[in-house]
Amino acid sequence: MGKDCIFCKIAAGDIPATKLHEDEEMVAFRDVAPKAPTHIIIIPRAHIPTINDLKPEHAPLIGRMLLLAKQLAARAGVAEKGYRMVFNCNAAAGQSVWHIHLHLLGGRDLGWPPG
Ligand code: DGP
Repeated sequence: MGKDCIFCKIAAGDIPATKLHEDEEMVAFRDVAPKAPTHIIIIPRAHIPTINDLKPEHAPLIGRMLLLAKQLAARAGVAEKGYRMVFNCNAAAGQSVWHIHLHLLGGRDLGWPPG
């Protein structure tokens, strides 16, 4: 567990979150400050600070995170209209929690390019 990592604490159940999925490898929960009607965060239980820290052995994990996001998009009812998956990497991209996380956003028209 990352020392003082808020997402490790959510995964462990030490701080509350509205969880939508939990398994031995990943947890999905609602973003506390949603940027769209559907805004779900998917995290691995493993503490990996940024996408820059990914190693080849993480490829199956990242694949399963994307597949979980796809399932959650369908469950949220945004799959047909459209949704976005985002990994922010480091401060210039807007990363503010140093534990990799996949944003799933939908339920409104999303501008492109992002700000
Ligand atoms: P990023 O800016 O890409 O690092 O995204 C971090 C997201 O995590 C941001 O949209 C807000 C969300 N977040 C931060 N702290 C908490 C928390 O304690 N609970 C929940 N549910 N979401 C959080």
